[in-house]
Amino acid sequence: MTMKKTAVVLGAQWGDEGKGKIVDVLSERYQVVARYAGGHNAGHTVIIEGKKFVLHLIPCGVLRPGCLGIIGNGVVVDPAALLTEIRMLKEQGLPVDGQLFVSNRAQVILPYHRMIELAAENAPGRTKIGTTSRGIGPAYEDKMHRNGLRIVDLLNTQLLRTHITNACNEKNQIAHALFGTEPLNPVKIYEEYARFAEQIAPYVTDTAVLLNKAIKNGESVMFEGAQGALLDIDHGTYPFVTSSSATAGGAVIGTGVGPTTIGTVIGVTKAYVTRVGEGPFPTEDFTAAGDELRARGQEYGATTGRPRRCGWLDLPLLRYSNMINGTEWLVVTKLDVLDSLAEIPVCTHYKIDGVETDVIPADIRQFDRIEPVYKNLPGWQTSTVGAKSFEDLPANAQKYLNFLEAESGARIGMVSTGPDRSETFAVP
Ligand code: 2SA
Ligand code: MG
Repeated sequence: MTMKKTAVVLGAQWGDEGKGKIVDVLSERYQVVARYAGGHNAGHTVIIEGKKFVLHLIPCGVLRPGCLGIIGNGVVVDPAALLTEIRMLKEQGLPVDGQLFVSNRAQVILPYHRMIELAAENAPGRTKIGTTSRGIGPAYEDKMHRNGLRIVDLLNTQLLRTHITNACNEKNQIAHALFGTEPLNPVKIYEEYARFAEQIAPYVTDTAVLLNKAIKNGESVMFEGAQGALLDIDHGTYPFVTSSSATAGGAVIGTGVGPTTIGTVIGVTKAYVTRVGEGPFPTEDFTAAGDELRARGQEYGATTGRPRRCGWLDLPLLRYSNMINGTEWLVVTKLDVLDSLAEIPVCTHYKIDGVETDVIPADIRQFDRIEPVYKNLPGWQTSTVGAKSFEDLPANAQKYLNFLEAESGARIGMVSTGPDRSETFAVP
């Protein structure tokens, strides 16, 4: 897999494709890793020599000594979550100070964001999204409404007090009127967040300047996506999406580099599909076979522990994802989860009202009318765990990957057959 000096690594499906592990593996070749979207709703799991790290907010690159981690302006930062993660890394002996930088333009998640989200998710007449309850949506709402608190404002005590007092009073009224929610105490929030501000201050900088300087100096930069392309606010299965730009384009907006800076786009896809939360999922398998995928793939949310919905590879969606991201390379993960199957269904196209189509409907209601058309590929029924090369794979596993590649519109550059760093191989 040839990679330029800058690369975006992102989820090609609905998240949980194994981006954490892949960013960790590829970060060996990069000096800087920057998160550009989402917040602590993400759950990026990395296993290094049997030791498991789950990162939510801090880019996985910091697990490599010397690799700079950047939390870009496109991220929404929960200060408590950030400090917990910093503490966890320090306890594990990882040097965070001087290696982690947070954008002064990133938005801050405040307690009333969580309050409003929890109330709205369960309110009658509202579409339940199945969010992670981290306050992500309401924080981005305030950003777009030009009413948000940015990290630079968090560090300004006077401004922080005024903002929290006004915003909290307003949100309390709204939440009470709409959802009957108990009010939050702005004084308590201010005191708590003023303390957080002091602890976060040493990490705060203009990360766009830092990144652009690094790129000018010839340093290599990886942009680490969160969630997945189909959860993108514009291009995903709206309204069942997250509230940020999870596609490759988000890397530009969410970090402050120009579009021509992006060298390589790498999409991470599972060998099957999962989704957590509500929303359409044409190839979802409700039978025992779906349960078996969940059990073998340990498909439970890394942030919330929710069981993930499981189903089969959906090529129309993968082609769409590769199109909107301009994906050059695919990394296929969790191939080993399919090891025991005699036959593997793959959705090659859709039928809507009996008519064959490859179009991904913008109208969410049309998803109900989708009839996935499957091709059954022969399984390999041998273990692929820890395979060291493409040639090492059983013939039918090779055929499965060749079919995926031929139909997806991108090349497979790497395959993962287990959770550890070492259980990955490049495809020539
Ligand atoms: P939110 O909380 O506003 O971003 O939720 C909106 C939708 O986005 C989905 N979403 C996710 N999907 C997969 N993985 C995510 N991260 C965690 C993980 C999730 C977890 O890695 O497992 O632990 O449950 C993630 N974050 C957001 C969410 O399910 C909604 O459909
Ligand atoms: Mg995840």
